[in-house]
Amino acid sequence: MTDKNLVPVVPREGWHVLHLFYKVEHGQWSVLNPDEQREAMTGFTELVAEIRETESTQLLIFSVVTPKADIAFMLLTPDLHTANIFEKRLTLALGPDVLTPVYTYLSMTEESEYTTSDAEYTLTLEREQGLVAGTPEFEKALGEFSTRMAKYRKDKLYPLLPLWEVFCFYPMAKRRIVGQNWYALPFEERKKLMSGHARVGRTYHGKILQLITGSTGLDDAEWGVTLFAHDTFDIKAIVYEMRFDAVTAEYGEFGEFFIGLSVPLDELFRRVLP
Ligand code: 76R
Repeated sequence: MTDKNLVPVVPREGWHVLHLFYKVEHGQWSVLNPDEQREAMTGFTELVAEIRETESTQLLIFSVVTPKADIAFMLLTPDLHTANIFEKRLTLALGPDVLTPVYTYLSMTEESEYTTSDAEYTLTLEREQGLVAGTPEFEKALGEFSTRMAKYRKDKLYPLLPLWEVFCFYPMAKRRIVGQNWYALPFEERKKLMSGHARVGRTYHGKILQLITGSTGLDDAEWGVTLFAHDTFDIKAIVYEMRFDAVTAEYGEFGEFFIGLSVPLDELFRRVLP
């Protein structure tokens, strides 16, 4: 095991990501008269539009299921100052003390440490497909691989999030106890274990869209896990199935889970500000 195995280089790229969960203070909201309530909802709607018009910025809004929270925001933006300004404004957008933060999470988009490099893929082409470096077949296969990886990398660092119906968020970390310490494993072993994880994940293609954002040094856990689905059954199924995969079974630590539904703003207001 060399130092290189233990200390990866962390690329300085990506966007900041805020997951913000609020409760509506119904007592405070009911003190506002109908005109003030309308004004608050208009101001909120305008702020949402302003954020969504900001360059390279995405704001997703969910109605949270269960009284753990009422409204969830997921904000992605390159600059932390922009994130900070919008986050303060969102908190106050429906009037002072109407929204109380109940859970928040700061992370950043990141690409995986375990992706296949061109050099590794070259070996696969040579050994498993019998292609010879320098031949047109080889160059074509390697070129296709590089294009695919460039897109994959872009999707991880600069994701364009979909408007799927179900949203699930929870923080995660990898276990670090004596005899079971993820970070003490050699890189090759971690990579092998992660490929099993990804294999399970890929069977949910089209049903689950996962965004893993890194939060070491930024928040309590090591990653924020955001899952989008069309159906809660798929969320339940993938999280359960992964419990049996070696990485999760031996090294997965989970934080609190939140489930939200993607609804238009007028429907959100009807649901959470009755
Ligand atoms: O990034 C990729 O899409 C390819 C490989 C991959 C990585 C590196 C991958 C694939 N994941 C990766 C990293 Mn994942 N993932 C989770 C959960 O862990 C649990 O038991 C539950 C939480 C789910 C449901 C899930 C789904 N993944 C990670 C990491 C960071 C680990 C690290 O860097 O050490 C965590 C914490 C994590 C957790 N994973 C996939 C999925 C799915 C659906 C895929 C396939 C994506 C695809 O190929 O379309």
